[in-house]
Amino acid sequence: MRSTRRDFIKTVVALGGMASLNGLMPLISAAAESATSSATGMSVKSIKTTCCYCVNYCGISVKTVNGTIRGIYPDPARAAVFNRGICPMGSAGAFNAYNPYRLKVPLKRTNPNKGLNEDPRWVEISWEEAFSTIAARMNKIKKEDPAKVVWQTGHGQYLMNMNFMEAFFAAFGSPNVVGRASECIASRFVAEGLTWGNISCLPDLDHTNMLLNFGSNYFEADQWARWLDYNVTRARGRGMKVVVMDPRLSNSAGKADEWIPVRPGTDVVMILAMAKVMMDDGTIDIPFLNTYTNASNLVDEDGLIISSGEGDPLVWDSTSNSARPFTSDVTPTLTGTYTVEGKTARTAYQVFVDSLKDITPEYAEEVCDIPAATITRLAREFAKAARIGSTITLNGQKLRYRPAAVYTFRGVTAKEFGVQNWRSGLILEMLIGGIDAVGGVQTYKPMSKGAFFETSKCEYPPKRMDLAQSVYYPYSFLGVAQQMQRSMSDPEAYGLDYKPEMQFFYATNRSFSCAEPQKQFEALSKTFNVVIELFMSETAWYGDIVLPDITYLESWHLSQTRWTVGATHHAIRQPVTNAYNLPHDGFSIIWELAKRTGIRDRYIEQLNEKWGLKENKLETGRDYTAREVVEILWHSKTKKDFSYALEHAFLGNHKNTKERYLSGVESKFKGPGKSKMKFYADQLVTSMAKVQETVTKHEIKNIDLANHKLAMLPLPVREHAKPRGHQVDHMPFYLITYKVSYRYHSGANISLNPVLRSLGKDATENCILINRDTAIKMGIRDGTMLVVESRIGKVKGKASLTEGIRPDTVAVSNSYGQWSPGLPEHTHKGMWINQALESNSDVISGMESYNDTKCKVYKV
Ligand SMILES: Nc1nc2c(c(=O)[nH]1)N[C@H]1C(S)=C(S)[C@@H](COP(=O)(O)OP(=O)(O)OC[C@H]3O[C@@H](n4cnc5c(=O)[nH]c(N)nc54)[C@H](O)[C@@H]3O)O[C@H]1N2
Ligand SMILES: Nc1nc2c(c(=O)[nH]1)N[C@H]1C(S)=C(S)[C@@H](COP(=O)(O)OP(=O)(O)OC[C@H]3O[C@@H](n4cnc5c(=O)[nH]c(N)nc54)[C@H](O)[C@@H]3O)O[C@H]1N2
Ligand code: SF4
Ligand SMILES: [Mo]
Repeated sequence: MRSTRRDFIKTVVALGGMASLNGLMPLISAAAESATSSATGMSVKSIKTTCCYCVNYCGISVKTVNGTIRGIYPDPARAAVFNRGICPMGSAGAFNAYNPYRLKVPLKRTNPNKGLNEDPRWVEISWEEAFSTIAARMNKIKKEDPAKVVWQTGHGQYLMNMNFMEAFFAAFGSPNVVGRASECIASRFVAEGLTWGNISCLPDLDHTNMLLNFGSNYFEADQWARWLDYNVTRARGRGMKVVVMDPRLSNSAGKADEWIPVRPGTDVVMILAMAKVMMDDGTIDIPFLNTYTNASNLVDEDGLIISSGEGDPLVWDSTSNSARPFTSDVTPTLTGTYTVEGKTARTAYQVFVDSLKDITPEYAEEVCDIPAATITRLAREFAKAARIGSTITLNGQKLRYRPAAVYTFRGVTAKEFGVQNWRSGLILEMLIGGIDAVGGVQTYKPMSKGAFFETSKCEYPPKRMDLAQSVYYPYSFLGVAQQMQRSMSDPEAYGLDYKPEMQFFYATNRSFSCAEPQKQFEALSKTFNVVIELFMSETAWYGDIVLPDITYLESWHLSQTRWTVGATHHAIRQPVTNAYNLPHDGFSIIWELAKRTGIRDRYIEQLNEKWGLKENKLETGRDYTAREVVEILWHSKTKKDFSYALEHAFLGNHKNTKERYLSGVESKFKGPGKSKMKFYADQLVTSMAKVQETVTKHEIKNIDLANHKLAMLPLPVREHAKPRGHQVDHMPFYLITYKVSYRYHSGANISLNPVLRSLGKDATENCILINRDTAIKMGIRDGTMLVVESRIGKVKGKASLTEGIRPDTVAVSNSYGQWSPGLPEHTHKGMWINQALESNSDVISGMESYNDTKCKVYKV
């Protein structure tokens, strides 16, 4: 393995014209110098663009001297509506662009065997040979069944909008384009989708007075970090209280008013107990629940919402004392058990109340290891902070005022019952009437994705390799990344009637980053793999052809921005350098393949459709560069001249009060005759019935119906705090993972890391965070070599003792311990903790369960 690595490096070094590997800094400047040598004269520029090192899309201003990057700074113009400041990774972006380890020419594998210990025996090939080889294969497969070509992306979906990849494959005829959401955030977004018909929400931090954060780590990670960190800090400055639930003292918990070290996986019980306290106290927003949500809908004994003959849900009308659809003359009742057409019916709210009979704060104390008195106090503080029933007048508009918000990112969602966990948080917010209220939780365009409210398609046989929206993962609208390799290993077992032959990986090192990665790598040997990468990642190591990409500092794109509360914006990314004068990026690779597979014009039509381009659209019969497409997209989104984009790279507008507070749930759900926000997720009940029917009809053996049923309940229950990964008695520790502020996912850390040596432990290598008292009892000191052993794997690493973690939990940050022989030695440091993580995906959303494993810990 070692000699393989050296040989490989020799190749890379020769390709890049690099001579020495002694220390990184001189090399980087050497690369930078060579990039400037062709330039003429001294030219200092500041170019505005958008960072895409991680997923936050911060505005940056890049200083170049003679075309070489000398500094990356935050773009002050975006501060008012987007990011204020940038993070260490963003400011060090040039380290990756000029990195000598970058791939520089297409490589072809000449060893047909793939494996960890197999030398791929790379040979350099021309771009022409690379494209013609790939296209020949695609053309052959296209004649048989285009679905056999699979495109996987991770960070690529942020570098280049999914629309491009989906349009290309729609034109080609394969449904298999898979992003990374189920490795990332699928269950949070699906919980939101099931509740108000579209993904995403944020706290309304200009007005929030109390924030309950269930493990969003915005001072180190999160996808809205540079918006949240500033706005949380600012709100705290005016007195907002922040309470962070996290088994580990994250930086976000460290900067909060209170840290609640909840037992991993049990937040749902804590939230249910808080809900019970609030309901018992009567501190809930009854008018909100009745007029915006389906809490007052009548539910029959099978858990189905009872409807009128016309299909309108029935409520109990307190005026006529009868079950009626919610029309203007009807006053819905929130609680109670009634008889409807001879059968017993309860309101959805009553079903919830009854289900919480025993979920007292004392019970929650046992489960979550948080004192009952704390849970009660937090529930009361939250209800008090919410000022239920109050209004506020902003710019002449009288608005609901509920300055108390819940939030999470992966803390409760990277879990087997991630959807249910976060649904419990959303229910807590509904109880105070805080959704879209001033200071509460702001939704993003509710009801834009109606399919979330419908019974799932529950496809069988599945159409897609990742089984998305099939009977296996009924609401996995965002794809099931980690499922790909498993179903690839045995497509028949899942009813798939085709076997994929070719996989593209564009900016993802998924096999390395998933839980139970062993399974991922096994299947990679079965297909012809084209990997589009910056570096020789582990996935690239399994490639048949590896194509070098350019970085976000070198390419064009109509950048996505993250929606933020109170503003709308558009941004572009523009190249500031091309360190190695490389010719292609994801965009041009797809374009070339579209031409060579004869689908270019169909691709163009699909692009017009996906981007909703009407007047100023792409014309068929010609080629486009990325820049030309960005210009067209910019026009269609902003109606502003492209010169504005080139100068500012960003256009942001504050929303007026009406747009901000009255266009969301207020217009979609309020009052009689409208759809209702789903306090009670009845679509899960009807979908479960369909699952059951499909399983019986097709005699599907690999679905555990009891587990499906538990996952797909219409309301969260205490059993959702007992994931399969925790049902192991002989493993005393919970194992959780987390991100650190100076590292992005695997592969992407290869330059920044050695520079960070001064940060000490956990910068160049990760450690096993263990509670100091626990460690001392076990004879463990700082630096003691330990083994973390779970049901699926063992990993060795150094102990790091801290008071900032629960006594029964160990935490290890991810994206360390890379083993690709094509990556520099320093990336091999630390632990590849994923090897020990169990993968028990969330049934509803397909989300991977990263933080639900139990383990033992012992000295080497
Ligand atoms: N234990 C544990 N595991 C986790 C997590 C966790 O918290 N704990 N987090 C999970 C999460 S949230 C996610 S999103 C996944 C991410 O998992 P990954 O799929 O590994 O991450 P990506 O960022 O999608 O892809 C990383 C690859 O993209 C390459 N890359 C970066 N920039 C470019 C570019 O410009 N062009 C090209 N072609 N390639 C590029 C990098 O070199 C790297 O090899 O990991 C998950 N894994
Ligand atoms: N620096 C940096 N920033 C990033 C990324 C990165 O890799 N590096 N990745 C980006 C991406 S793709 C994503 S998805 C986001 C993720 O952003 P976040 O979700 O904010 O970050 P994570 O570190 O994945 O995990 C969240 C927290 O959950 C805690 N946790 C674990 N188990 C539990 C539990 O049972 N209950 C509770 N309450 N908390 C728990 C962990 O200790 C951790 O602090 O970050 C984005 N930003
Ligand atoms: S938070 Fe992400 S997008 Fe923002 S500067 Fe850091 S790496 Fe770049
Ligand atoms: Mo993620």
